[in-house]
Amino acid sequence: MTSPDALYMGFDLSTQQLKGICVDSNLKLHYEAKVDFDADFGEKYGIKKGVLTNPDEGEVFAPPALWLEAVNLVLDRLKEDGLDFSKVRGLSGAGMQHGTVFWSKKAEHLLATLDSGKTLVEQLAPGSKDDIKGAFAHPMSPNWQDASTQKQCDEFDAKLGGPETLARMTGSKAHHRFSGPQILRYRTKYPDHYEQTARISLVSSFIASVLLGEVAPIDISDVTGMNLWEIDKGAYNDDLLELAAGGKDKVAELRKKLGHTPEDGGANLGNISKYFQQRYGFPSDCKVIACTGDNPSTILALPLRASDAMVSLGTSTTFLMSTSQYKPDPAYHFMNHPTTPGLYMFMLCYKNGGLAREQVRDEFNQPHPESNPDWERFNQVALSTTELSQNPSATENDDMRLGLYFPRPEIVPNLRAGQWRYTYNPTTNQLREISADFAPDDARNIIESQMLSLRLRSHRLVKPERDAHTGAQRPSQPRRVYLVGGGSANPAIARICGEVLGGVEGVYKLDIGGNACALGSAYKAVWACERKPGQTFEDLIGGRWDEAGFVKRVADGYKEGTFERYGKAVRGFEQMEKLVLEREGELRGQSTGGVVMDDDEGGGAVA
Ligand code: XUL
Repeated sequence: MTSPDALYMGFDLSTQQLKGICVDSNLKLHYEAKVDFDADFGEKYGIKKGVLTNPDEGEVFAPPALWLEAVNLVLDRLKEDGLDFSKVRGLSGAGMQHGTVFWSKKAEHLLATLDSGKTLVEQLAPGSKDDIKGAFAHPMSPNWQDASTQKQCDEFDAKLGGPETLARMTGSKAHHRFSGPQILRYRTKYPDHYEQTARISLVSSFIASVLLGEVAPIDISDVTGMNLWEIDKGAYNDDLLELAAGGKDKVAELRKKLGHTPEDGGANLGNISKYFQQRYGFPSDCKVIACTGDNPSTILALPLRASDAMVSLGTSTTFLMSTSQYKPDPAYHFMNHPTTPGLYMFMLCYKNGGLAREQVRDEFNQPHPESNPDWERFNQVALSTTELSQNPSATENDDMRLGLYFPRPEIVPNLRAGQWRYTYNPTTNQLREISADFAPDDARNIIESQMLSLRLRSHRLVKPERDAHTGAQRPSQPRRVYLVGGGSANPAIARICGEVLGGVEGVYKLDIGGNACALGSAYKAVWACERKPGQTFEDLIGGRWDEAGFVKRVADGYKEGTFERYGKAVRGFEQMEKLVLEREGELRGQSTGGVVMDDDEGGGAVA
């Protein structure tokens, strides 16, 4: 049963923005507002693209004080837009994954006794940015773009016998940005601050804590982005805790800092704190629902079915699926599903996405790309170039043009920044390196390259699909591909995405406004507050989902012949990656950090 007057809020605390949105019981969007960190607070905090960097050590971090300012400001903006907070029955939020926040011993007291006449920042983070007397034991939170922890990652990978075992147990091999390696580095680099740290939050549980007025538990899905949580057991792994904490006798202390994680992703953490009731007029029984990571939250923006895939095309690219099959591998991530026990979230996360495409686009707009940042020429060339740049008059076994486009160091695979181009002959299996200088074919080839990488790494998750119209059995591929993020507005990307990845039902785009991640959080609040006992998220949201109003089909998916041709290209792509990795062997895994993402193309940044 829907509640006619009730409103639900969702927040998305990402690298560059805090968004707040409001939906009703029927999932319709009513209000949205955002705070842009650089535009609103750039000068005060000295940040660029939401973060500060220390390139010498590969560090990327941000001050939580800035996020506190943003919480006040986004609520002020929603109020100005006319949102009546007294109608908000529940809220949830999402935070960029993996970032850690270190609370001081005074945090609980400060959070619980906030004066609604003052701002959050003046009470929780008074003084200069180096002041650690407030609610924070450390003034900065390491960001997911941080690359300072190669040494710690090597220790994490080795701890259980190798990256395969770590991936099997925790869902991922060691990654620079994951909280386990980050906590290990923090403890050794700032022993005093570690000692003064009473609790550790992720960015998601940080936002929940602020709203709740006490340090909130880490969420069941986001906890799997730490390299510390054993997925099978549903508990922290003692050996990994021991490594992060610095000895067996320190494990209990770290456990205390991390706190308990409830199994229910829809857990009601309690009512919103008095501070928000008094300052903004939230009702005293407005529920704070567990907040999760931005990627898990994004898959909640629609009732994603088992064979559907989501591609988030922002600054970075993420590929997300909801699946009941747990098939971990060091090449990708498995995480607990944010709402539904027995399901997992499969994720690929690339640092190079929108920025790499923009670089190619700019080549078409020389000599003044900055004054002409439009996609017209890029799209036109991408759509008129033959698939894989094969010679149209030759057979499908003609050479294919493949490339790796990494203006930034990449995670998938772990490779330095660089450009590589090869031709691949699908008959002879031969690869030949060619010049990596710009060629107009790059417009098509870069999209193909990004999609081939997704297809290569997700093929174990998809199965043969039947075409609902013709009844024909189709090769393994997603049922639908949903595009979200800035790049989803680009028709050339949508079309080539469908050609490479397939999708028996086609390629779709969310057409509901707002932003997928914040919507997912708001929907989680709707589900958590209105579910019947045992009712799943998929069931409740699926029942209220307005297919015609909320999504739009933007491109065909599976095309016979084309899909199979790209199947051959996947083999060449895999070999090309291996070859490049072998050649770059000695550079592999080195910290090339200090990496900061650029603006998202056309809004809707994922992070
Ligand atoms: C995922 C990841 C990023 C951040 C920010 O592993 O690091 O996608 O969640 O979006």
